[in-house]
Amino acid sequence: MLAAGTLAAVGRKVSATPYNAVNNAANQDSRYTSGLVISTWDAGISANDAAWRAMLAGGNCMDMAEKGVNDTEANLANLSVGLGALPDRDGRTTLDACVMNYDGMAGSVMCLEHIKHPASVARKVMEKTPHVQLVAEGAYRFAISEGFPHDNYKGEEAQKAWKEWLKTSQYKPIVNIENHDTIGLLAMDQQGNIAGACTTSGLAYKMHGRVGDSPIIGAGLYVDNEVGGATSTGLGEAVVRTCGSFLVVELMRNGATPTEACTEAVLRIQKKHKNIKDFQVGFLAINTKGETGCYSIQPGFTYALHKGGQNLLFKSESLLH
Ligand code: SD4
Repeated sequence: MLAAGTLAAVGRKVSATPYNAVNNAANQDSRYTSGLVISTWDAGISANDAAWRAMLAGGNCMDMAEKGVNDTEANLANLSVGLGALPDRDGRTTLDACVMNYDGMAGSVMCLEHIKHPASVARKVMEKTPHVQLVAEGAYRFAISEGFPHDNYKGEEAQKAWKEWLKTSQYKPIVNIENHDTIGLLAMDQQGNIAGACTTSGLAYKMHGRVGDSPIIGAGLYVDNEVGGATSTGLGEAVVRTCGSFLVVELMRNGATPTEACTEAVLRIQKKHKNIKDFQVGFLAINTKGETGCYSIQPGFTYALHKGGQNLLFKSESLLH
């Protein structure tokens, strides 16, 4: 693990030269163009496969990212993503999602109800509106106007769990259990371009209206095609406070490897939070060379990597043991 001081030194050295000059020079011949997908948690394996299929069908990195996370959203047995997920404390399943494309464009929906594929609505926000973010009723009305069907599905297991929770109303996320499965996915196509998507129901039993990191550009997801991309999972409040994914990308811009950048972002969260042992945050990152990295606070953060003809699940290194 690289000490924070080492990274700071790297940052200082590189920042003396204009960023674009550094990265454009490095990018010209070393961009990875064989296709790559990386995504959070075990469900990432299936999502990566869906993203890969999108690439083989002629899709670009944005199509890969969208189709990848759509796979997770469509799995109604998933308790952290999509309409089958655990609800807020009022029993409502409110969904957050965002996308970011290689050209710097982005779209996001927050607190969206009754729509099966929030990431696809986020993409429509990016492509069809002058805005980046739509929330709640406005996001829902936009989705309906774009032809997304209203869906009344409520997961039986999720509703049962919520009714059980109501008996005590204890609000304490359980590391890696209650909050596993939010999907953050980064995709690189065969042109070497990068896009990402992130989608979740957020923390179980959250206050109604609570929004975490996942739909916030720069927190749950950030892509800069000149540098790379990053995404996060875990306790969104900690990631929002530190602009986590943006931080990871900026550290890579300044010379850090993807794993060094993810490590530094976790150390930043540690510095700003006294109760770090009580929650999980995990980051994933890729750079233009197709190098990947990860780091988490707690052990147990898994991610799926589709690269070089294989789609495999890995365990991240962590700060705590
Ligand atoms: C949130 N980051 O809403 C999400 C939760 C999460 O795996 O990532 N769960 O805070």
